[in-house]
Order: sequence, then structure tokens, then C-alpha cells
Amino acid sequence: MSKSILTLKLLSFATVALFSFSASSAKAQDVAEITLTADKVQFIFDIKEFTVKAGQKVKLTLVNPADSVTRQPHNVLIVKKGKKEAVGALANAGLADADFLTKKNCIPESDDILFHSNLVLPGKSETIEFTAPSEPGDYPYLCTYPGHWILMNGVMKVK
Ligand SMILES: [Cu+2]
Repeated sequence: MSKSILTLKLLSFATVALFSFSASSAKAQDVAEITLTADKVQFIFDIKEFTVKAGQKVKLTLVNPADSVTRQPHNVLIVKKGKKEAVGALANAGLADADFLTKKNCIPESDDILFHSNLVLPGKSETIEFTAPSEPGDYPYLCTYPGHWILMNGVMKVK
């Protein structure tokens, strides 16, 4: 191999290494912006699933439309894998607690909850920011106003 070809090979290796470094640091900085809108009539979200990258910054906005027919408040919780039913059951049990629908924003006490908003009234929205789990998988999200979670849920896919 001639000296000039070797130099060229080394140079291109350095360029590739530099490029992959800057690409991965740009990736770490980007933010997944997701908007979930509560349905005006049914207890459902408009999106059944969304995908984020492991460890990515996420800005999740919950919108409760001003012209909501149900006039219900809603929240959104992201829970550990496979824990939708467990957290949903706690939400239903919350009805026995006088503070659950008010001060507690319908947030049960549970280690299975990773991230959550407060209750959002019709005509309002709330944005929560968090870092997506580093472990890929399906993380359920749900509204824990008692009874809503059965239909008002979806999956955050972490890839
Ligand atoms: Cu709800």
C-alpha cells in the first residue's frame, strides 16, 4: 500500500469517527414533543401510542379541549411496564379518599408511576418534561380520574 493511500484511509476513518460522535451527541439533545388530546365526548386520548428513544428528553402536553362535552378533568400518568391495571385499580379505589379528586389530582400513591401531570380542566393544558427510560419496551399511559383509565390509555414505546 502506498503511503498516500494509507494517509487517505486514516483520514477517512477519522472523519467517520468524528461524524458519528457529533451525530450521537445531537441525538442526545433532541426532544420528542408529543401532544395528547382528550376526546370531547368519550373517555379516550386521541393517540393510542407514540414512540420515543431510550434516554431521550420528552415534552408531553395534555390538552383538555375547551368544548369538552363531558366537562371532565383529565390527567396523564406514565407507568412501569405491565402496570396499567395495577395503577388503574388504585385510581378506582381513590374514590374512597376525599382528597383524591382535588388535592391529589387523582394521582395514586404507587412506585409504579414514573411520570405524571396534574388534573387538567376543560380549556386547559399542561406540559410535563421527563427523560424517557433507558430500558426499551412498552410503557403504558393512562388517565387516573376514577373509571377513565379503562379506555383512556395508550402505550409509550421506548426504542
Ligand atoms: Cu380522564
